[in-house]
Amino acid sequence: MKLSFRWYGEEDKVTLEKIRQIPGIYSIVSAVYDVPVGEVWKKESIARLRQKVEEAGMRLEVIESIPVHEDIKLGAGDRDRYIENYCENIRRVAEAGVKCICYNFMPVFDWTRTELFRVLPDGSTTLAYDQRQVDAVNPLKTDSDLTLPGWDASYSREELKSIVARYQNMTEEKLWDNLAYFLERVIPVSVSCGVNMAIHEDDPCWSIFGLPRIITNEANLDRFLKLVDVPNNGITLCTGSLGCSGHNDVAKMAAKYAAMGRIHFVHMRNVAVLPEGFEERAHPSFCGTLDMYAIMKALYDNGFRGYIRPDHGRMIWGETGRPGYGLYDRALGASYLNGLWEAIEKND
Ligand SMILES: [Mn+2]
Repeated sequence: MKLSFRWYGEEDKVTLEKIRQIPGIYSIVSAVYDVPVGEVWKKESIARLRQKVEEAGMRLEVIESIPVHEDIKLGAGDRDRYIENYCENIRRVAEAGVKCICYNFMPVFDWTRTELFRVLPDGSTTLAYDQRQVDAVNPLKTDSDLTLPGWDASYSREELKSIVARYQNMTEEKLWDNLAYFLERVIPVSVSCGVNMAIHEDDPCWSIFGLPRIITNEANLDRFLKLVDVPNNGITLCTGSLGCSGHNDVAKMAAKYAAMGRIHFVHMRNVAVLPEGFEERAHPSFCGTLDMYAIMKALYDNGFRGYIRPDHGRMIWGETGRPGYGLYDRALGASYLNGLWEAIEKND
């Protein structure tokens, strides 16, 4: 396992100096945030990011993420220009030593929650999703006041409305076509640069607000991998994104895709599946619905030795900061993953 940890750059309250004190950190997971989605990342920005990470005694081998412009998902507008920019970004980060790029193909909305600070019985706070609240929101209406943290803060409410409106005729099949068009152009570049592309599953893994979502389950992941059937076209196995649906057997999927050599990055997170949705929990198996040991064992037994990071954490011990991305609970998660891995390895 190459234990890794997400860092949001120099603005992040969780500093590299703190992250390096978590035992076993192999790589930082980060991105360049100083240009709009779809544009080419400046070489100096990439170099500076790498330099910061290396000065702190770590490596920068995983990028999360290079976001995909909506024109590419829509198959409209300037998609060819944005795909060329995307290819250029792959070349540039590869030149800086990056081995793996995480991205997603969710229309408009990235990960979506209805609560950022749900209080758990132990007094910690966590991210939660209530389907009834999501169903009550129409993003085409401007007077909604629901806080949905995955919504790109760079969009104003009016812009959001117009982007959602552009998807009115989008079907799952059209989205598949647009994903294939993107992969057919991007994957050859990643192959020539020696970089692995790792698509992140949709979170939650079902359609929201009437927008199609396709990276959601085993059948669709099978279909995805066949679109461009080469090892560099792989996945980020996000246990929390897949595991918030009781229909996904995450350990089985971990075993299958690891054996195929198509998992390039893993997000380990536990969730509790609830009647009205789900909430995120501390990493250990007994805290949620997922069998974290079974998933790690499935990865190990099927040859996976790549990048794994603790995913979202709760807010504990009075910490404040970016919901899901505080230091303490993610560090506990990292230690737990270290423990699972050591035990699995020593029992081999
Ligand atoms: Mn994830």
